[in-house]
Amino acid sequence: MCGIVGAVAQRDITPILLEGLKRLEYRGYDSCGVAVHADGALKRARSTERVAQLQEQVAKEHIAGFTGIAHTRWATHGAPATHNAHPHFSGHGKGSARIALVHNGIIENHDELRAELQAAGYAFESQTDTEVIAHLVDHLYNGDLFEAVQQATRRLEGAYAIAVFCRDEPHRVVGARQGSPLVVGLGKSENFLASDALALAGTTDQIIYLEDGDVVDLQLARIWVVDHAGRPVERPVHTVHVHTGAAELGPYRHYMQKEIFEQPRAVADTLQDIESITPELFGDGAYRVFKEIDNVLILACGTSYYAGLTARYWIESLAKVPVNVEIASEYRYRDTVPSPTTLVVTISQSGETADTLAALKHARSLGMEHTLTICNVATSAMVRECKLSYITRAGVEIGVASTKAFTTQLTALFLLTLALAQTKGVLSPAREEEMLKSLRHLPVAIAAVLALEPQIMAWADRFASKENALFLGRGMHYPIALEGALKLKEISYIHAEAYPAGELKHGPLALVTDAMPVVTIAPRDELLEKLKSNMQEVHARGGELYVFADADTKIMNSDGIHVIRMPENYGKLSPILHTIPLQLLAYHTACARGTDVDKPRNLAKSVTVE
Ligand code: HGA
Repeated sequence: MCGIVGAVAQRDITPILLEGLKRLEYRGYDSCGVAVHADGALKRARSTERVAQLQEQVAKEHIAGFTGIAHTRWATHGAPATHNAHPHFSGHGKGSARIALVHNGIIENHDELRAELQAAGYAFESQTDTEVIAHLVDHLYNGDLFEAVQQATRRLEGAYAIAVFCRDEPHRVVGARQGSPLVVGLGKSENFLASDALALAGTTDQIIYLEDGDVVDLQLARIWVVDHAGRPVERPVHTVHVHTGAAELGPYRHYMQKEIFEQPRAVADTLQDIESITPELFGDGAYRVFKEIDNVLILACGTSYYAGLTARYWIESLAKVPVNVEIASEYRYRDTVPSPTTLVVTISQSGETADTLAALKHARSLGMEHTLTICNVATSAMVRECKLSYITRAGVEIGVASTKAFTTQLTALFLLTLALAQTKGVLSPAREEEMLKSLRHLPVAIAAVLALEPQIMAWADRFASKENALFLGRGMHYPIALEGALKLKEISYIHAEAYPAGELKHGPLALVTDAMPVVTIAPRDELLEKLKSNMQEVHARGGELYVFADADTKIMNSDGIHVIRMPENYGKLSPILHTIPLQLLAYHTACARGTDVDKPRNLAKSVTVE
């Protein structure tokens, strides 16, 4: 999603700004831009193409300067067009631009502010909510940018991270955040701002995480932070080592394919040679928290939400603790009945998902203080906001459609299930050992499923010409059906829906014709015979069944029933194994349709706006 980089230095900072944007590129964006202070004026370049094209433009137009800001935009207000790309300028009545500003987030009272600023004589060049902030800062500017930004932010409603500089104060960049991440990078007689420390990797590893309400004044030799009330505050400096090794594609065609094939390694790394289950895997004090809680509330969005739905089956069945799973963007606005004995679990790949962060804060505001996150980024806001955490070790995920992040989340959630079951005294040592053994074997089991790729490619060729698909699963495989349908939608743009198979006859069966592929997850479990009956209901109506069946299910290939056999039955961990073929099916179908697999249209990687 949107990315911000800013710098104040005594050298040309355009290479640092552009390199920072490149590091954030994988998150998805639709336009980008950079502005610098040069020869007493503001200069900018903006593009609706990639950062590489912006870089060419910058070189061609000789844009260089010691102070500047840059941005990748994922449009929320106003089309993805050059005139809406950031940085936005303002300079009412002065003949030339005075203020340059970039913004991540959404300003909810932008209409009201726009009307006010138009009345004050400002002409708007874009449809963005961001431009109102630029004009507002200019309007309030009285020779001190830091002061003007503090005043301006008091008028803003919604979420923002901003970086601003001013023509009249050449060695100063001011930043502010509320609800969207922003960090300061400290250098020697130079300082930086970014929406993520990753953008500054290679430039500085000395990072300050700003807090909501903070406004920061960046100058060459000092930084100064005030909180929402304007009080000076000290924020701790962290040494952050971000892995910057360029992700090589190797023999793969896309990052998504590479990431699917990395899953044995990602799951093994996430398991970290764990020798025994202990609550402390989730942080100090976890035992006391797990002892105290009597229910679990899981908050997440998208794929992470489906990981949460799967965990509900595990936790209720193995740990005997009741679980609610809520879509974060719904939970935060819903009247709920809070309980102080709830364990609030958030799941997010990036740890910066705006809706999940807001839902977490909402839960805490209701008095729920037992918080735990499953997250792939140790330095993220989510990890900092939660008391307990488990860091998945998927590594950087570049494909927008999540794959290895999902299976590592499931791995971590299974560990959580076992730790809860142990604390609650419902996990015998023998059962614990058996489960641990299965977990340790998981990377090998995933590798065996990956070997099914050629068979799945043959199916994908048939799927490529379809416009609709149904996915069926039962029990703990129903969330996996949801995830399979989501993957297919996201990257192939085929309309796909998932249903618990028993629900088919209550409506969706009306959609079934011979043009409708019905993907079915058929593990050998206690629901298998019921599932077979549901499959017959589809078959009887001419639907084409594509079944991923465990070896001993006795589901055979026949007219209208296509079967790919899974290498082994995997008991409680079966949802993880059954995820893999669905990822491959979505991936190869998208390839056959020629879509932009790693950067599907309209989507972004870490969703940092509401
Ligand atoms: N609302 C602004 C910024 C959007 C954003 O933060 N996207 O991730 C705009 O539409 O330009």
